[in-house]
Parts: sequence; structure tokens; C-alpha cells
Amino acid sequence: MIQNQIVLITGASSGIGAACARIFAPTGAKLILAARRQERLQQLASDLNKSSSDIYLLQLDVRDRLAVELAISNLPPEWSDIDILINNAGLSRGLDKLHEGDTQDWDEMIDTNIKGLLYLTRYVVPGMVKRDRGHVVNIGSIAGHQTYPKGNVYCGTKAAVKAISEGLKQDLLGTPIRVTSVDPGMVETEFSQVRFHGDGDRAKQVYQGVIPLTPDDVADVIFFCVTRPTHVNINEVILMPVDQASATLVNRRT
Ligand code: NDP
Ligand code: 8X3
Repeated sequence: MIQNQIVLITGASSGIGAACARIFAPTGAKLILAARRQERLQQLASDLNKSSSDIYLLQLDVRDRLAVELAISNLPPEWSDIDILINNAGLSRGLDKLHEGDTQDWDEMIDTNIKGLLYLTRYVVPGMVKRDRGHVVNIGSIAGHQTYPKGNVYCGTKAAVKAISEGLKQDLLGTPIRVTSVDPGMVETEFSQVRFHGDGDRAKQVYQGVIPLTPDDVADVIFFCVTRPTHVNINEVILMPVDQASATLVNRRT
């Protein structure tokens, strides 16, 4: 069923996005892999060992509205009919009290997590509507359901993703296009390194004594959501490690 479907994955150069590429690749799906780090995408494509007719690389900064519009409208005809959009590109920057926060960090999170996701959606979904088929998967977070101390702006962006997913589902009612929000708790990726601006020790502490989710665990859930019968829409999935009970309640063994 997924064979020959065109799947656009943003943030495919790392973590959950790369895991999505790995789970879709063997199914015969055709993958458009997007991110800023082109060399990472090239490495991933070579690891997946697929022919160029099965993988299309897109160096793209999702914050750049014009670049997103051009990238989507200039896709070669054999790649333009996107069936599944996985809006995964995102990041957190900093963990500070709001009144002490770095406004550049705020801009980066808002521009990537909210505006980038909106741009992709705005330029990809009209084609889905026209073709009467498609599925949008947004990667939200437990942070969009529960705000935690110093998470303020990141949590705000993920609450926005939750609202946008709900709104998109409502606006697409009457079409066969599906909308799903996949909202994980702790997943060990480069996420915390990015949050702490490359401070690897601080990033490691986030997962200390915990068995976190892996990116493959999340990709597995995404794959499940998009392979249900076409009349089934999974609206929202919250998944977290057994060692986590809420955004702030984590069982640490050490
Ligand atoms: P990673 O840091 O490992 O991956 C983030 C991906 O997003 C990278 O591929 C990065 O690519 C891409 N990205 C970031 N900014 C941009 C941009 N401006 N344009 C294009 N791509 C961009 O983190 P995760 O895999 O963990 O994060 C993926 C998603 O999952 C995010 O939306 C995150 O908020 C969400 N999430 C993560 C959780 C976690 O605990 N890890 C839990 C819940 C949700 P590049 O830098 O090459 O552009
Ligand atoms: C990532 C999960 O709890 O670090 O969205 O915000 S959390």
C-alpha cells in the first residue's frame, strides 16, 4: 500500500526524521528527504542504499518561506505528487525562565516549529486536495500538552502545533486527507544537544538513569499511523518511555 507513495520528511538529517527514512525506505516508498545539512542527507541516502529514483534530497531551511514555496513548486514532475508529509523539523533552544530568555532562541523555535511547519503545509496540502489523497503527520510533543518550568516558548510552539493539527483536520473535513499529530515524550536524539547549544555533558544528563524512547520507536508509530485503512484517521498519539509519566515526572535509576 505504501509502495510508490511519495513521502516528504522534514528534518531527515537526524533523530526522528532519519529514523522515518529508515523505516519507509525498505517498503518501496519514494522519499523526499529535507534538512539544512546536505552532507548528512547524502550520507543517509547512501546508507539506505536506494537508487536515485527512490530518494530525492532537498537542502531546505523550513524557516525560509520563499525557499519552501520554490522547493515545492520546482519539484520534478515525478516527485511533485506528495502523498505523505511528515512535518518533523523542529528544535528547542535554551531552558530559561521566560523573563530571562534569549529572544534569538525564541525566534528560532517559533520560526522553525510553527512557521516552518505552516509553510510546508501551505504549499504541499493544496496538491493533496486537488488529487483527493494525502496524509499530514505533524510531530508535536508532550510539551504541547503540558508546560514545564523553563520550557515556556518551546512548549508554546508545540501547543501551537497541537492547535494547528486540530485546525487542519477540521479544515480538511469533507476531503479524504488525513491529519495526525504524533507527540512523544523523551526521545534520545540530538534534540538536547541543540537545546543546550552543543553542551554534550548537559545533554547527556537529560537521559541519565532513564531508558528513553529511540527515534526508531517514534518512526514505528508514525509508520503505523500512515498505514491504517484510508477511512481511519489517528488524530493524536502521545507516547513516552515507561520511565516517564508526564513532562516533569521521570523515573531515574541513578
Ligand atoms: P534532532 O535534533 O535529532 O533532529 C532535528 C531535525 O530537524 C534535524 O534533522 C534538523 O536538520 C531539522 N531542522 C532543524 N531546524 C531546521 C530548519 N530550520 N530547516 C530544516 N530542518 C531543520 O531532534 P529530534 O529528532 O528529536 O526532533 C525532531 C522533532 O521531534 C522536532 O520537531 C522535536 O521538537 C520533536 N520532538 C522531540 C523529542 C525529543 O525528546 N527528542 C520529543 C518530542 C518531540 P538540520 O539541522 O540539518 O537542518
Ligand atoms: C521534547 C520533549 O519534554 O524535552 O519535545 O520537551 S521535552
